[in-house]
Amino acid sequence: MSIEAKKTELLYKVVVVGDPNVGKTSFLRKLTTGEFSINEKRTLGVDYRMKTLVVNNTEVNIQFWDIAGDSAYGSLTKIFYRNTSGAFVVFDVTDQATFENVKRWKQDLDEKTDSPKIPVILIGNKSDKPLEIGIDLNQYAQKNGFNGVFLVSAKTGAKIDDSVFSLVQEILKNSDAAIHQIMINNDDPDANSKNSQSRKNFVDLKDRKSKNKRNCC
Ligand SMILES: Nc1nc2c(ncn2[C@@H]2O[C@H](COP(=O)(O)OP(=O)(O)O)[C@@H](O)[C@H]2O)c(=O)[nH]1
Ligand SMILES: [Mg+2]
Repeated sequence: MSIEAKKTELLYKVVVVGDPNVGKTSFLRKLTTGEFSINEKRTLGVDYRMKTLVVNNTEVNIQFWDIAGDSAYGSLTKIFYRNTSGAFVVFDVTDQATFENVKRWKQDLDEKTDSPKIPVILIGNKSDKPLEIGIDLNQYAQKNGFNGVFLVSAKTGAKIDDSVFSLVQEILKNSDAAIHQIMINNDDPDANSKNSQSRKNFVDLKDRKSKNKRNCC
């Protein structure tokens, strides 16, 4: 095994939650493919999407978990949230009811993630339409334990990259980050199992290219 063959990469699991139809799948589609569809198909089970970013000269792989179209807060199990390093809670800026539910989604995250202090960013999607939420969102986010708030549009792409960079920066700041760091050894398929602590929060990088679906937990 040569030194060159050994490469450190960071891999994090990020969950994207929020009420149905707020644009979670559209947000991730725009982020990962640059595309937008007005007829986005309803998400069945869990959908995974990978994105690689370079943050502070470090390559960071994010595996996004997009929940099923009909998932309501409280309906996801601890298994879904296991090993999550960060989260987006999404609402629709034109739909007050979806905003009212973000507190419950945040509560669900706080109760079910293994580490209670994971960074969570609030996302108001559909900002290409008029904003119907009449409160100071920055103040709201701060008061309710979010690490920030972004008004984005999956349609135009506005602020999507900014919101993701912000979440990744918060994840990297998190003191738990080290246990999510994994060694990838291209020569030795057994290498990952040699580091059991890293293995604990390991998500197989083979998932990076596949967009597997499986039934939600
Ligand atoms: N105008 C506008 N429509 C959007 C935006 N994002 C999503 N949509 C639409 O909202 C609907 C629901 O989107 P989808 O991504 O399936 O929501 P999900 O159920 O949260 O995954 C679809 O018809 C999308 O085309 C956006 O930023 N602007
Ligand atoms: Mg969806």
